[in-house]
Amino acid sequence: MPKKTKIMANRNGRFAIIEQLLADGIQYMFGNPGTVEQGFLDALSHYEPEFKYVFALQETIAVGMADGYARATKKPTIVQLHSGVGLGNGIGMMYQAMRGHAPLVVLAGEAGIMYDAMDAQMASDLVSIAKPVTKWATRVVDPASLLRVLRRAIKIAGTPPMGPVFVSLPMDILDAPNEEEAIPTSFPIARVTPEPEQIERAASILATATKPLIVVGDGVAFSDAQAELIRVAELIGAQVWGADSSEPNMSATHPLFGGLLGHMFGEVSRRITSQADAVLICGTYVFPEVFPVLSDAFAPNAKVIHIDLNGYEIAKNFPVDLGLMSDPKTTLAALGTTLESMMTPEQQQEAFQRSIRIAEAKKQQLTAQLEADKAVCDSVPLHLSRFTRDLAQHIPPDTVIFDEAITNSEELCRYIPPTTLGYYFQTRGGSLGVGIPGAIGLKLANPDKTVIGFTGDGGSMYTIQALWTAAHHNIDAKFVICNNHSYQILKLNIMQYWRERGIAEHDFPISFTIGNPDIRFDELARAMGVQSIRVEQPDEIESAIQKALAYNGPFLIDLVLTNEVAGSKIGVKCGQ
Ligand SMILES: Cc1ncc(C[n+]2csc(CCOP(=O)(O)OP(=O)(O)O)c2C)c(N)n1
Ligand SMILES: [Mg+2]
Repeated sequence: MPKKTKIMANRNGRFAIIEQLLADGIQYMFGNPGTVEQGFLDALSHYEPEFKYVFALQETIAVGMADGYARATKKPTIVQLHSGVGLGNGIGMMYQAMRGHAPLVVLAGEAGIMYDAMDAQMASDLVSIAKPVTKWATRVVDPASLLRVLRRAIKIAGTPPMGPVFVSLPMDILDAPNEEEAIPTSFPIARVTPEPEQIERAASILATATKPLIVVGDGVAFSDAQAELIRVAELIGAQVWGADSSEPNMSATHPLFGGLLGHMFGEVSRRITSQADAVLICGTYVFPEVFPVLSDAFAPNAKVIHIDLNGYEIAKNFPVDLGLMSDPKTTLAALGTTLESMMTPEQQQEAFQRSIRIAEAKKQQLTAQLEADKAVCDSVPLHLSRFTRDLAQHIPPDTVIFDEAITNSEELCRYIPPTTLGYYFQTRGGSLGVGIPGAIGLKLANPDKTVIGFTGDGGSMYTIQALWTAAHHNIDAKFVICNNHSYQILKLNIMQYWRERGIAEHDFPISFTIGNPDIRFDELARAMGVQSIRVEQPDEIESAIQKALAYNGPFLIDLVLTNEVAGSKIGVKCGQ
């Protein structure tokens, strides 16, 4: 039984909700205010500094910061939005939180149930607006169940598969006396392991495969199953690919890690997935691309196993031979042990030889990429590879990275490879603008670590006011704008579109270039109280990096990069 901590009796609901959050160990509320939330925002001052309000100037930013914080802590995180208009602004970012399974508890105020019949200014059906982008959306309608409903929301958000929830809080409910005790929310334990016979079925499929493949996503990170995954991959000699994988589910430097399948073209993924005679999918869904293949994702006789706590995703689009609704960590651990005892010496030897071949091919590919980077090392406009090569020399080993570098993501990860859970987070869910807010959220969750957020000139402009929040609360994150004066990925994608339809290359749509006028991110940052520098030449890089890292407070580097469209980058793996 959780410990009961009654903090204050005979208080109104607006105080009770904050006591509930404190009882759950929640420290932050990310939000943007309005009149109908004034009561509980007024109550917040009674609980400072134990409970802090992180102030955003636009709702997308509040959700984005909370998303970053929730990703780093894996804990239910509170967002406060203002009625229907604020919720509306937050929806795009809530969509990406839902896709990414971030446990957000989004609260929005309303004038009051007593005004329901009036259909007055700003009245709207908040629950219906929130429903498509949440696991659960509700409205508190009785003062006696305010905390009961809030706890249920927190529990649902934090129970795998995690995801955002929404609670509408009418003002008259918050102003009414509340007698409920603030007691910690109960969460079910989800460390579920299949029966031994099912593990044996999975093991025998994988042990006898001659071309096994593993596809993983963030369910592995959530379950902290990186070590167990590596053990299984090494035992069966399978290459591991990420699908909807935005965290280091497997270390990028592991010889068996193949990379990301990508979020754009199913045909690109099929080239990999159709090669296997056995596919183990773990903690993800197939397939996350915008344009997925509708059939033949796997070879005709391939056996498919799917391990996931998210039953909805198992066999969602393609049938599986064995679906295990269970926890990746405990299931992979049991699978590893069974494989160890089941595999014959010949099978072990074959798996070992496969691993050597996969590792060798990976090594050659990396060598070729590093050579190509060398050729453009001193080019102007700069390539990100030059910057990240230099940055890697200066940052502490426990630096936390937020990657919304989009077409520059691969050049970031080549020099600062995502290896360890909790130190690398890529954008996910397709909603641009999460880079700066996400890094702010990560920094609040990792106050003692260096945090660097990479974003594009395009992505950053959706949420640029987040810099003000960083300055306002002195949140010491560093930001790098990959400023290529373009929506570069849209140019790459339309080239693929032209190729597929036999359309000759021609000028890109004018809406894909954002260089006129040139956006001065360094000046924008300073206008919002964030120190900054623009970098255009190779010899300016090192001192800019030193300045940013030494500065005690948020700092932005406006990094002017090439906008040369390299057809070889089509299908770049970047979380978008
Ligand atoms: C909220 C939102 N609006 C529009 C898009 C469509 N979109 C996807 S990528 C992209 C351009 C990204 O540009 P930038 O951040 O500069 O990265 P680059 O492609 O130049 O590397 C756009 C507009 C989106 N994903 N999300
Ligand atoms: Mg750009």
